[in-house]
Amino acid sequence: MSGKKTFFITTPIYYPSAKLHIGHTYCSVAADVMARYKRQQGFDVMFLTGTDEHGMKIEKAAKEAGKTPIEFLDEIVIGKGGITDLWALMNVSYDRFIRTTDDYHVSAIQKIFKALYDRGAIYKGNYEGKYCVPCESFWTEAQLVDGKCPDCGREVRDEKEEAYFFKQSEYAERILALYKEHPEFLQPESRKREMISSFIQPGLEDICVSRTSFKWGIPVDFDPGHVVYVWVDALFNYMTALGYQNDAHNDLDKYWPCDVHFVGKEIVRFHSILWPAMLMALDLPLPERVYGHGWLVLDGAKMGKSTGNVVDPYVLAETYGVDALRYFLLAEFPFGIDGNFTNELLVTRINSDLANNLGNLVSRSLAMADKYVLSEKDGTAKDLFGDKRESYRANMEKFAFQAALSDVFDVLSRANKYIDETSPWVLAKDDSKRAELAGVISTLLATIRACAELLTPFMPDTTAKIYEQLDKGARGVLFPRIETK
Ligand code: ME8
Repeated sequence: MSGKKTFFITTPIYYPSAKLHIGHTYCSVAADVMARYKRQQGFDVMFLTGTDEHGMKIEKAAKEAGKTPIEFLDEIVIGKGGITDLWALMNVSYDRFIRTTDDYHVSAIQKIFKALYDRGAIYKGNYEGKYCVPCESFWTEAQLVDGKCPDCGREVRDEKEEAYFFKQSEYAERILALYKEHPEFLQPESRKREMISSFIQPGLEDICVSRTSFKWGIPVDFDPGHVVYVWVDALFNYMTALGYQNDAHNDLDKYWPCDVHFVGKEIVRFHSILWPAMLMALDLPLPERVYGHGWLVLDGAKMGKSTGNVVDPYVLAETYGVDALRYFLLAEFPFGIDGNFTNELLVTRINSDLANNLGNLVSRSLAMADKYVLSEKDGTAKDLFGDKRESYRANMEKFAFQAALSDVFDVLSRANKYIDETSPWVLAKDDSKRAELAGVISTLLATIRACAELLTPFMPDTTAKIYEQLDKGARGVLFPRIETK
């Protein structure tokens, strides 16, 4: 054992959809920021992401494309311009990538399903209910909105078939106790209230965990014809990827329980009810926290495959730059609630924060250092941070990325004002003010360096450039202003 503290963070495993949009990028970038932040703090980080590759939807989409499911999946997941390419482009520094079609995961899920069955947590019965095909979700009549799927608003249909059920109904008290005894388990607070009032108080139902109406899933090995419900298959990725019930990996003891699962708000219910219930059924330790973030919306509607109103992250990254996009996603919207995406907001953020504030400070400060032949070491730096460092750390620890960034940008604004207040060009005219001038330059460069450190998890490429400018004599504009008509 290294004795190093560990930090295990996950994104959801994504459905391979032909249309990756900026909404998917949101969660991965946020998790990446957290992973980089914790690595910077010296933690041994495991950042897990991947793809959720089973289910009727994939089977149908592959057929429509005239491909086998795995051909169809490989193209979207590891093909050119696919999911792994997008994460590389966006600098998403995951440590492990799981595909639920990976052999080790498939056999592990079969063992897990059998173990749940052997413990009496799963039983065989008949399923009759409302099923949303695109969402692969069962709903009770009461949960439907205007008779339609409450998630995507599309038609649901009656389904009846022999199926296995997980005794979710037995866990209501324990889940409520979990929320009470570990208030940090489910965040933000509003999500907890929603889970209690929409799902737990009305009565938790047993949940159908096998299907016989399609084949593209993990077969229940002791009952041919049944495949494991995608959510059972998907949720356990968080443990199989570390070696639970398989030998492909061997770091479960090191990283489990998970420090935080980042998930979008519509899948909080799976992560905060079904997931802990299944873990309880197997006497396994529960994750420490689930954080349900908001959606990026366009004119009020969730971006995505259901509605078609997608914003292409490749186009955005090419137009505005990867770091500008990463910064925008976390600076513009509070992580816990929905944010309305517009190009105008993106351009305004880039111009005001990145070009005018950060970019200007760096170029003005270095231009003066060059002109007056002074370096960071020539004077004594003043602290312009006040309590902003502590505030930044506290905000990062609670995933308040927007507030953490404000802390840093407040310091950058302060430094820009400091230039105007100290008027180094006036000091430079007076030889007796040389020490004072050296102090000003030192303050500016030290402030830039310290801010760069705090911004590194958010904009790693940009801060690498800042360090090159500070330490290696490189020069250049960090963020050109974007002209708007
Ligand atoms: O739900 N804004 O996969 P998925 C913000 N396979 N986040 C968004 C978004 C948007 N517009 N659109 C999607 C699944 N997301 C399952 C997960 S985990 C064991 C299984 C987020 O590809 C969404 O909220 O449909 C979710 O957290 C993630 O992208 C994956 O969505």
